[in-house]
Amino acid sequence: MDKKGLSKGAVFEKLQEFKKKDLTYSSGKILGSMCTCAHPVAIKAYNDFLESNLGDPGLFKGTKSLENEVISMLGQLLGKKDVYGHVITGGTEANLMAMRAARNMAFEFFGNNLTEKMEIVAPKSAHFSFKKAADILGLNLKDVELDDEYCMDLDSLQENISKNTVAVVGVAGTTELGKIDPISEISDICMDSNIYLHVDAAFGGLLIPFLKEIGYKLPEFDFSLEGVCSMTVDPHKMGLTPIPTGCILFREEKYLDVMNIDTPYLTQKQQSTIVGTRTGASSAASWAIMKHMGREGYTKIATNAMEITDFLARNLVNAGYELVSAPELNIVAFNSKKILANDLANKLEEKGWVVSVSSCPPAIRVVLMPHIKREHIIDFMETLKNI
Ligand code: 0PR
Repeated sequence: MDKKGLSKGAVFEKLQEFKKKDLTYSSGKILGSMCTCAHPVAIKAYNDFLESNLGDPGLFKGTKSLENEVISMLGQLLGKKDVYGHVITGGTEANLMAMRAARNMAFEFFGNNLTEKMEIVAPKSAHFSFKKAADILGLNLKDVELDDEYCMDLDSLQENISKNTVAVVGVAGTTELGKIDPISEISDICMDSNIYLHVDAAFGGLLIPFLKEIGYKLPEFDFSLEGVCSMTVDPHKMGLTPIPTGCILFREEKYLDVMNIDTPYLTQKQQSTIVGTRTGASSAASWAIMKHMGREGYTKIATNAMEITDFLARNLVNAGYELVSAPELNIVAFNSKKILANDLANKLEEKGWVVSVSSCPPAIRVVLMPHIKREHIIDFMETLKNI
């Protein structure tokens, strides 16, 4: 750090130099991200609550009520109004909390009788945050095979479940391909075996309910299925809030209770979150945008995203590219018959387009977030055809 400070003007001028190197969502060039431009209403609410700290909720009772209302609105959308949970930093933290709850439930149940390492059973398509959770919590992660449609294979699930399983994970909107696992069947299997089921709907949670409302035939995936113990939903993906905003929802309060830590000198118990000091701005932003959009507003966002998805998929097929499979949500994965996915991604990047490459199977992956407009896709197709 320098001894003397810079003037305000000089500081902001320098910051702009850094910012110029960043890409922007509004340019339409970011094609492989699950984040997008935050809505102005959410941004204003976020800014208005910058000083609130939900790590000490007794000081910020208004913000705490906003957090509770956000969790309840999401629960209502996802099949159960009286759920328990928190507005946190994103899907990784939510998945970590869910796995911690599941592990602690198993500790409570088995006590000292546990001798072998406990396991999380998750599809190969699950987000890498479960690897982090397994590592942090001292659990093994067992991979479940996928079926021909890249969803969890139920026979493989049955084979992987054992007496050491503390949690099964299903995904509603996989990161790479936007696929929805057969959560209803998974829920039945978990109920039969008395195993904790977590649904990672970080991406699909604020998308699938709205698409279903307008007639898309998508499978059940939420708390309406009795076996679902917890869900991850990220407002900073399809919910249009600023980063960082994720949510963890639990069916029953006991799942939070098993994570309770004594926080003696605080005005109110901090309860079970992993982080201590945490922003209340994400709760305010989520509350504001959900109230502002309503189900109708989010349905429009979801419909537009699917229209652009269809537009890209049709253009790709007409231009001779191969789709990995029919898009279920707003993600298109495709391959060229002439050039490998990684090489194509590099060539696209040279021309300013940032796509990502999926691993299973290798393919160019485009996420049609709300910042991607029809004109961007027309330009993108033009570039593709000239490679
Ligand atoms: N669960 C699912 C299904 C996800 O897709 C993701 C992230 C997570 C959990 C973890 O969420 P957080 O990253 O909020 O902790 N999915 C994106 C991914 O890994 C995140 C992302 C977003 C990556 C924007 C890049 C990017 O530009 O691809």
